[in-house]
Amino acid sequence: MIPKTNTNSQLITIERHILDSERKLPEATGDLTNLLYDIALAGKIITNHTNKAGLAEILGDTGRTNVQGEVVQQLDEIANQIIFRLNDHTGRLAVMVSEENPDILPIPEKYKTGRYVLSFDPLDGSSNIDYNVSIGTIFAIHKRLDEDDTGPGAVEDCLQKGRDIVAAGYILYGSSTMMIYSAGAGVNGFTLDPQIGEFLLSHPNIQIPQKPKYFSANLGYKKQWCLGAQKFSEWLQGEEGGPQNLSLRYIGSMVADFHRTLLSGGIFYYPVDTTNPDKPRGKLRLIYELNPLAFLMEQAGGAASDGEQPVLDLKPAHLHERAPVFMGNKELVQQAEKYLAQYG
Ligand code: P6P
Repeated sequence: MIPKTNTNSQLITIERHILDSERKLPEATGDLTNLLYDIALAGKIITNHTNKAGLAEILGDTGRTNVQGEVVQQLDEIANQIIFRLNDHTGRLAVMVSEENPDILPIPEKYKTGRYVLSFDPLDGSSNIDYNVSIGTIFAIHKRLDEDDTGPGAVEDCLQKGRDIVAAGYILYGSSTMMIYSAGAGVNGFTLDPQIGEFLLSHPNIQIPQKPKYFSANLGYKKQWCLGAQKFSEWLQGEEGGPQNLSLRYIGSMVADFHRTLLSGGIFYYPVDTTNPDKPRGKLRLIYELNPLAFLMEQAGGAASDGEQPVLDLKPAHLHERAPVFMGNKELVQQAEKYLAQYG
């Protein structure tokens, strides 16, 4: 007996959805489809680990720090290894770049290289692991610069603009595990059914709601922001003709804050801390955090800016480049740009 929960919704697995959408891409060879399968599989495996994170042997950090100078949580390393090992031998990738590794991750010589480049943050928000707060995997896929090149990929392949992303998404490890992705034809969300180990289509064709509901930023740092960002934050709270009914929600785990913004409407922003000379372009990383989310936000009818221009138009100069970000409803992002242009 099929449960009469929602007889209108078809049961579509992410594999079926990817396959169907690949059929609409004339030049698709199946590699992108299989690459997205592999990422979904990584999400299922990582889910298992995050569900057990509370156990003593995983909890806590490794005592090592990564290229960002951040303490590496054991789950970071586990997730990093899972994604790399699922993708290093498939012949679909020319090269990878991860938040956890200072340099590019070449495909081992014993394996064939492929046409795609995978950039990923294996477990963003990991500082929240010990507090059982939702965390996430973020990924972006580009084609390598010279598709006829069968040699190893190079750092230039990893320094492409977000505007040239072929597909991107995130996996959110929260009260349920969700995978949200786009291959350039809209944004779709899938929820993992742990009983059957399948991601099922739960949020078809996501569009950011026209009416914003929340704004999301760490107002604890407001005094360190540029005047424009401070004025924008006051506008969001109703000053100078700003909206009167926005609530503040800030989790401190970007995938969770982004996901709520995408589904509820509003804006997530992380301006530069002007008092921190080590991070003149803010905290969040461009290639494997902001570009994938900016790609999704634009696909969902929103906008993503560094305060002056679209994030997707920024040309990365190095792998772990950072950028300030304002992403959400177009009108709110435009207002942020106006305040930054007017007040700096
Ligand atoms: P803050 C998590 O460490 C992270 O990289 C993002 O997931 C999150 O949005 C941000 O940092 C939170 O930073 O300075 O507000 O704690």
